[in-house]
Amino acid sequence: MKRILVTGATGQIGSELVPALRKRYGGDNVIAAGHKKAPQQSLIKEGTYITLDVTNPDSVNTVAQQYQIDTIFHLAALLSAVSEKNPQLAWKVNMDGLFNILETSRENGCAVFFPSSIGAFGPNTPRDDTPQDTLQRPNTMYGVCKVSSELLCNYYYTRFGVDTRGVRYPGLISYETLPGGGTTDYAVEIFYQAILEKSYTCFLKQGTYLDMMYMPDAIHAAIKLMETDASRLKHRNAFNITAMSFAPEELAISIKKLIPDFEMNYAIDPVRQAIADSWPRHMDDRVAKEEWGWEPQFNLEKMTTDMIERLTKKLAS
Ligand code: AKB
Repeated sequence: MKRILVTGATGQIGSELVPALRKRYGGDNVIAAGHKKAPQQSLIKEGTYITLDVTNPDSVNTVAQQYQIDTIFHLAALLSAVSEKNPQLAWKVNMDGLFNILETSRENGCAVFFPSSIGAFGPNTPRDDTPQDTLQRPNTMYGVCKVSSELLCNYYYTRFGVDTRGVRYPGLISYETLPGGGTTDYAVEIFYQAILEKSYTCFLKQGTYLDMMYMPDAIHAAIKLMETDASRLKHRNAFNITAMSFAPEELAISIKKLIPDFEMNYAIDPVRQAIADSWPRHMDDRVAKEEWGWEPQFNLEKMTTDMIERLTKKLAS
């Protein structure tokens, strides 16, 4: 990786991946591309920031050639709950966007990182210790896009030799940028509300176990996978990775240890509950560990402590 393009740079993952890549490869070598959302100051100050509509094939190709890009972290996508509200737009952004990135990569010799998700699984998939290779019949537009994207990325690798690699991210927890319209967003919102209001109304039921991960582990995974020697990889799109699995009430207990007067209530959102009920409770990520040394650093307790400390400082400044 020498010249990197990050699409969806203003989003939850991008706003932290761009600085990490710039630290490692130099500010001038990492182009951050956003679309509608105003960019964070750090994206503009510490390197090149551009506006890019990934659904426009000519724009994607022009940017890749203009900046001599050799690696693309393609993060621009709609999340699960938003995709269910507007499935047509989800297909356009998530699938047409990826197709344009893959075509540009084929023409210009770029490697591609693609973030798949626990959403690539469906209600018929084994929900506990979900295997790396298993049944994938998702029943949401987000899931249909994710599983199609995994297949498309693999196709571009086997058919055209494009170096495509990806992970199936669980719910991601971070303090820099809020996620925009996912099913696992409760696990981020809860921290803001716990610090500011001492109470949170959760939209998922008690007992809804889902895989989760703290953002530093998610960033580390993306960079480590793309830096792994290709000869080690038997799989490519996409690797199961997880760091913890918990239900909302367990996260509330963990927060209560540090904010004792915190209270949690429930008002279930049927759409997001149905999505969560179709996803794995806990994935088996041994293949990622074996093939490229995936190892998370943050468990529930360590993540909660770090989130509360850093978010408290952020909200006070
Ligand atoms: C979402 O909830 O949509 C995402 C995901 C798990 O893919 N966070």
